[in-house]
Amino acid sequence: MDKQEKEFYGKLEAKGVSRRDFMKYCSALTATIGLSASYVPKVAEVFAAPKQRPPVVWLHFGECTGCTEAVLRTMYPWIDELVLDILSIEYQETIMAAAGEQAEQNLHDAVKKYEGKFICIVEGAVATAYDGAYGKVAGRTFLEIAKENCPKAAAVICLGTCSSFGGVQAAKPNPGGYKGVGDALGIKTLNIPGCPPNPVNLIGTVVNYLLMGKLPALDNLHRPMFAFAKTIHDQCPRRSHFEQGEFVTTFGSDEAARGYCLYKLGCRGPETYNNCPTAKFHGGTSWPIQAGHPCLGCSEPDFWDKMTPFYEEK
Ligand code: FSX
Ligand code: SF4
Ligand code: F3S
Repeated sequence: MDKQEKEFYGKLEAKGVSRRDFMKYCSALTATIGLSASYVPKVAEVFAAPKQRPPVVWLHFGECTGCTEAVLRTMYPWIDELVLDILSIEYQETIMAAAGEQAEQNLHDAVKKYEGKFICIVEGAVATAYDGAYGKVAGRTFLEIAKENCPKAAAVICLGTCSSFGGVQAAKPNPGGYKGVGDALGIKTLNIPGCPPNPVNLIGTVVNYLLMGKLPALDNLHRPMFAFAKTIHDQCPRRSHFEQGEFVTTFGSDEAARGYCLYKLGCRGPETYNNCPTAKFHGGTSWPIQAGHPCLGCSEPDFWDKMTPFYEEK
């Protein structure tokens, strides 16, 4: 173990995180991104001895900031710091100290300095109608800011359903003409949908990039295959109840207590692609269906229009 790694493990220990806990986390992350267990030490090294810290410009458009919150309040109290350690966050409106003109200057400087090299993480959808009257930062429309900065990045990662596909802002009647970033700008983005998205899918994407030197394989909606190749329904632990016709029809009922299938309460698991059943949330504690709540289809395009009315069987 070199000096850098020793320091890293020392820092973790000071937070009460043993090396074993950390390796457990790395094993789960390795499995999530679809790599074999032989990669676990390499994944650990990405955190413990980072060789490069890619510059990141993190933009916010129309959204609720739940995506940032999901990443920062993630799983283990220490993992947010790990993420901040492997990335060099140059601009992030929620966590940066700068404000006003200084913040604008930071954005401009970072994009100029790292043009063609930075990763642009985007949360939120872009208003394209009414000349941007539906969303501005520092007097400039979301569309202007997106157009100016996103195409200069080495890669644009859309974090959340809003930046990926428009999300709640794009729900009918959508007077602001909100669109996902790829659609609004006509560029190819990497999409990590979910409202909120699972932070492990962002961390997995970044670790894949640092380890392999490239972004993970994507599906036709530009989502990482490692997370979005299967439906919730195909991975659901309640699936045998579905097959046997054992359904919950009322919350709080005996059937609910028995963990029966939530299809009749409007579960959209059969039409939703995501890895919630295996990745889970909050350090693998739980996920909607485990907690007794039907999947709302939060990571699918147009879910506010297509998956509603919620809680009703289709
Ligand atoms: Fe959207 Fe994210 Fe849902 Fe909220 O930033 S995906 S509304 S959790 O916050 O964009
Ligand atoms: Fe499928 Fe939802 Fe039933 Fe799970 S709870 S088996 S995802 S319908
Ligand atoms: Fe969303 Fe369904 Fe997962 S509502 S969080 S995709 S279980």
